Amino acid sequence: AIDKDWWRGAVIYQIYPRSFQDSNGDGVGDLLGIVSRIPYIASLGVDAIWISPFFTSPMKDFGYDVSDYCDVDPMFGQLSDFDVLVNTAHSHGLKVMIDLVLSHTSDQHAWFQESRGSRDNDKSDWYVWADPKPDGTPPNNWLSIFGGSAWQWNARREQYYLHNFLVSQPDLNFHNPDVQDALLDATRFWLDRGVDGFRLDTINFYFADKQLRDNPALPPEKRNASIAPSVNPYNHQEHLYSKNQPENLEFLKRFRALLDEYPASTCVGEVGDAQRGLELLGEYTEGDDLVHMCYAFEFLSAEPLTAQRVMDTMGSLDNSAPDGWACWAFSNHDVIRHTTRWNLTPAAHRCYTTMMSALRGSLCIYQGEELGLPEADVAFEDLQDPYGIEFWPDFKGRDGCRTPMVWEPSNQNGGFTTGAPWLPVSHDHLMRSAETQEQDPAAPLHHYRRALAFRRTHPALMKGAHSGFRAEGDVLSFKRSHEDQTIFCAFNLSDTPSTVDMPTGDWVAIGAELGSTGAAADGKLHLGPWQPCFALQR
Ligand code: TEU
Repeated sequence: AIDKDWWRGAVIYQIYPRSFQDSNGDGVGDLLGIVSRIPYIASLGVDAIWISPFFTSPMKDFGYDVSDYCDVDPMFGQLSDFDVLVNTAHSHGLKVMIDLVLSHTSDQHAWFQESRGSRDNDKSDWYVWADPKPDGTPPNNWLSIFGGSAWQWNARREQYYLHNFLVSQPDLNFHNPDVQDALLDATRFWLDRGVDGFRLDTINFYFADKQLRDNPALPPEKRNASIAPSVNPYNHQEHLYSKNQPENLEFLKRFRALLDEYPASTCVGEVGDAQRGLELLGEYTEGDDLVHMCYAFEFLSAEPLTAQRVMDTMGSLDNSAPDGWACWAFSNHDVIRHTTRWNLTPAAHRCYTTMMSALRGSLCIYQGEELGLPEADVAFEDLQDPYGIEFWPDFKGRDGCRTPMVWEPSNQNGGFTTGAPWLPVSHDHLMRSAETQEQDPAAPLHHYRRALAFRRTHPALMKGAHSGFRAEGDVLSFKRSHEDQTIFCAFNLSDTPSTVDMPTGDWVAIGAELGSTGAAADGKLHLGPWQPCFALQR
């Protein structure tokens, strides 16, 4: 029988293909490189892989600027390599998810090339075009995430086009049903090639307000004080009209109807919104006619992940999306690696991994996270990310989390490439290579394997309900239960020992392989620094 619900509680391994494994010595990772590392990925005990974009692209945003949705960029290989990848992954029990960037294309996409040519061609309204104000300035005050106005002048049409991201990433006009149809066709192309699901880029940016109304300034009480407007004024505007439009849901319903023709397929939508993240997660995942899961940004911020914060996050999620489904991540290709972001010692890193494996929701882990890699230091001269180049040095961009994977310690490029890598391999990473860690039972790699195996073998942790959250000092605790299995989970998220009460009931300690301890004879739970407790109700 087909398991339609495999994604509930699944662990998804995110691959950034440029930096995973190069197979042809050009210094850039590729699909056949991924194929050669499938056994390694399977050995982690994950359920699926999510591959960041590998489609034809001028690579201005490293693949998040697509110029052909239905082909592989020559840098990454060809369609037949993708078929090999899907078959190899499937034969190792891994599902394959790909990254669809539907909100915008590259300015090199044939659709945009045609659209920009005149005001009356077949694709003239496939993008968001608008006349200038009488004084020649852009139609409204919308800002681009990557800096400056969200509008770019086109001399031929004497109009502006909208780009929420780079100037070379024009936004598609979703108000036009032909645009939606073309994107659904591209989606079907990959479903027919055997993919099991999608990570959907920026699903809350699909539609822009038809009247193109100005966005208001963000009221001071909603501002994140740590972001000065000089760093990126985008953060001080409230994006009422340029994103989160109600019509997004209408397109997602069409998308979901297509997925439902392929019964075991799934999708995780990326909804980036600093103020309303969890509320939107509810909007986009409640019911079974929208996205299956939303990617949550809550644990990707710099704020330390305290017991209180985890408890509050789960509480707000239960309020805003009681039937929704989140996908949690600590790291990805857009943020500082969490080892560095939260300044974690090895023991703390281990405990967060253990805690993550006990969370209700699905999980995304980002390549290299299982090795505990810190953020790489990338010098200004080596920067590749246009976002980092724009805002340096206030914001150093995303290259520090995108440097190549380290497979072996001996070779200067860590076994990633025989050529010159597109971003330097971090020297600090070499001693943490996958091969080095295989030999060391105390290494993060083995801890990830143990934590994920523990999750996988306990249905309550995979898909159970959660309840009874407590944050006592630095100790976070909660229960997970599924059918007749109930597990009490506690984590001491600090360097100092702590004692809390066990909940009433008859509990048997489990999870010794994760350093878990049980209750003492006095019914108290004594937790050492960064120590977890898992206990099964008898
Ligand atoms: O990111 C969307 C998004 O919200 C980012 O702008 C994020 O806020 C920023 O990268 C934080 O540092 C997605 C992709 O993950 C990103 O790599 C792309 O650049 C972006 O969409 C545009 O496609």
